[in-house]
Amino acid sequence: MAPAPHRGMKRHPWGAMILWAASVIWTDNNGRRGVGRARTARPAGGGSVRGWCYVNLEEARLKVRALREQIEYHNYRYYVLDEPVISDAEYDRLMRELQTLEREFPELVTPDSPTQRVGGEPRPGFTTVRHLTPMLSLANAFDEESLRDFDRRVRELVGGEPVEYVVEPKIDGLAVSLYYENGLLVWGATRGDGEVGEDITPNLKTIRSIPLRLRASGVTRVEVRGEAYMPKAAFAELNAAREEAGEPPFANPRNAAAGSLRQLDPRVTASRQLNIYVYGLGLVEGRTPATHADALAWLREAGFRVNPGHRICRSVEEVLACCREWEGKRFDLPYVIDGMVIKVNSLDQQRRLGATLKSPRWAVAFKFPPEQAVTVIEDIIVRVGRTGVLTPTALFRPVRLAGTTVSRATLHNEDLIREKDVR
Ligand code: 3BD
Repeated sequence: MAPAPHRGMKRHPWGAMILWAASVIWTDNNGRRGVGRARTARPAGGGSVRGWCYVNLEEARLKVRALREQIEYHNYRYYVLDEPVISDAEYDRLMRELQTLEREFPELVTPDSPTQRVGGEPRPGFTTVRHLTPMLSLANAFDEESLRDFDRRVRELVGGEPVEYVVEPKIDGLAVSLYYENGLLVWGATRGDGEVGEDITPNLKTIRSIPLRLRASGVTRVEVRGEAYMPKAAFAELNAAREEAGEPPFANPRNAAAGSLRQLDPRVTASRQLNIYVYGLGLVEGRTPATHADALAWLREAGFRVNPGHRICRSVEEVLACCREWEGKRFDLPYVIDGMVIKVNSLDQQRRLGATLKSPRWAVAFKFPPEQAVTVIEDIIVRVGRTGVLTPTALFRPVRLAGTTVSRATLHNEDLIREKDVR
């Protein structure tokens, strides 16, 4: 193999360079050398070069920039729009070329490079971050009547003005906050107690639909709020693999998502097929939207995944119809929802409505009843715990529930058996 012809130049596979028009010095498989622009340089006598070329730092910088733009564009097509335009093999080739260049030129590695998503070294523990604006809780409504009460209260407090609501599915996952400065992801954290959360940045970076760099500008600092979750299919696959390996399965997709994101080793998180829907903004500096629907539109333009199912409703009847419609199709969705969130659309009305100690007065969660299934108990076994506590467990005919097949459940203790009239 020929030595690098100039100091600071690194060997690079020729095949990857032919699409790129920088000037290069190349060597073919027979050791012949040539100089030219990458696009036009060809060995004398024709044929293709399948050897190596040499690139310097400046050329590598250009190529790295182009590769990152391409890879993030294809991430966006695949993970946000769900409309890929290249094959997995082509995507892998781009990724490998970027990895090669970054290995040769470590000074070009940046935190927003797509190579930084794959999951680095395990960390010794989690540190905490303080949210710039608190992550409030949501008041619950378990029936139509409390939803009507909510609507009456809202209309009264805004002095009888017309009120628009945005109704969106409530994803059952883990609430997270993503903080961007000048368009770059600085950290991502769990909700925690709403004021202080755990810094899980390397784990969240493994979710390809989270932009490392915003596609839209106009904001200097912004906190983006969303729900990270595990799709039902990924959950079923993960649990099957865990059972196969003799590991305890996760109880539901929410626990699986939370367990995957609270890993000290981001490589474990990377192996779990997590996703995210973002639903709002915390702190915004710069262009502030006038309505919640505008905020969702901005989030989408900025490159985030926003649930396309949100609707604007102008009356509580419309809100209820929308909730019932979603309740009817909740089990056909590829992700778990446990209700709908109803939010006043106008941010000016939101500001006037304000919040109580815990939750905003302009939003409410309309909760669906938990999913139920009917089956037959085949046996009850009693386990003796470490401390001598007896725990009865029911073994029943396998039944589909919340995206998995369930064949056992704890009966906790005799009181529960009597209360539920288990026979
Ligand atoms: C969702 C608060 C407000 C900004 C407060 C109105 C309570 C979990 O899809 N909007 C959503 C979803 C959650 C939300 C808000 N919109 N808060 C929302 C939410 N579409 N899941 N949540 N959260 C997020 C929470 N999490 C853990 C413990 C206590 N509360």
